[in-house]
Amino acid sequence: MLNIVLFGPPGAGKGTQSQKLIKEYNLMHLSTGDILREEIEKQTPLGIEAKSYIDRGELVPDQMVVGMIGQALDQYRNVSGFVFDGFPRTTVQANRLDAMLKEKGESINLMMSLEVDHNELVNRLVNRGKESNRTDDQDVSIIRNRINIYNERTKIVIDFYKAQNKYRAVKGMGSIDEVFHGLCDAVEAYK
Ligand code: B4P
Repeated sequence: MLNIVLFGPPGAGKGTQSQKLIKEYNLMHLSTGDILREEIEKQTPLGIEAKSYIDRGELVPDQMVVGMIGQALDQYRNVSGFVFDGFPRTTVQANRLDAMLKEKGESINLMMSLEVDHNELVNRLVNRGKESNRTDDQDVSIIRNRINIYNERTKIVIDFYKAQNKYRAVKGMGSIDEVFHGLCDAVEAYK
């Protein structure tokens, strides 16, 4: 299997690039953001609780997202690998992901982190907010809060994968295709 963590701050292009990676390498896309938005749409108890965090730009509690990913790993068997998009976002989540994969005799192969300037992140999310109805993209102060939380709580996950020699920094500035080429280069170098 090829198991990839696609990492980066909000608006770095994780969702955008995941779509391209799963096609190129025939992988299954697991986005905690997408799963949470589906739960909100269906108004499940999990979705209702998650919405209060997402609307403020906060992280949803670890046990909720870990449970969701655990269920998805059980559901999708016989796949050639996963792209984990937006997960793990804390060191607790990273540890739990390693443990869940280990139970299945699997592990993360590569963690690719998209590097994008702060102003570009804000611009992309403000623009997406104009076109989508995503509540967390509507307000610049919420967008800045998400980026701050990334810097305070999520960025440290890089160290977790660095220690396992799985971390690769990839340029996230430039066109969507240019960024994708950078990601493919990192995957090919790994292979
Ligand atoms: P996510 O759904 O993961 O969203 P994101 O980080 O905001 O965006 P992403 O990086 O995927 O951006 P995209 O490609 O779409 O999380 C939403 C919320 O859910 C979180 O804030 C949190 O509350 C919660 N959550 C999710 N996972 C969690 C977890 N594990 N633990 C706790 N809480 C969790 O790109 C953004 C925009 O930029 C798009 O409009 C796109 O078109 C554009 N774009 C992309 N690449 C571009 C490029 N190269 N040039 C120009 N524009 C580009």
